[in-house]
Amino acid sequence: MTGVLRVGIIVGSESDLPVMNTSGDVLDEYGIGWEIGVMSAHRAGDIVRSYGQAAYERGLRVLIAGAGAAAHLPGVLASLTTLPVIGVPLAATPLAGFDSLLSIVQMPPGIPVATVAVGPMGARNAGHLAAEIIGLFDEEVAARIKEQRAKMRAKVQLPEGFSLQ
Ligand code: RP5
Repeated sequence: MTGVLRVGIIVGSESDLPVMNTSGDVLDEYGIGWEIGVMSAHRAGDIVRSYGQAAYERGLRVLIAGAGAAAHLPGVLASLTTLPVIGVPLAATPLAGFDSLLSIVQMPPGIPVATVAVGPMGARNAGHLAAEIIGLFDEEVAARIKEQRAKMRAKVQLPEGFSLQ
């Protein structure tokens, strides 16, 4: 958790932490400060309200919310702030995350939640997407994103006999 605190990650349950900590791992790669907390929208709605309402004043610029099952946490959080909210659907029930995916992605117009893939892939992409948003006003982060993209591109292995024109 290096760098200025810019990203707040919240999860609905302690059981969500192993997957959602990987959003933070990605933010670490970009040198972006982050925090993580457990605050269920149905078990502790008042705490989610306080957190969402204080987020901007505390310096946060992007929020990530991961939840499984009915997964109302990202939408509730989005209702409490004008900061961008990224929702990560998690597999926590026999429906394997399809339930939380539909819940999070289907926000009615006006209160968007940027929804990423279910589970670990989505958690990591939430970190990358948050970095891209921070990169809009932080040139160092923007430069690191370009470096990361170049590293990914360098993993390409061309077939023998094929060269780029
Ligand atoms: C959701 O219910 C949480 O986000 C979690 O993914 C799921 C199960 O929670 P626990 O029963 O593990 O606390 O609220």
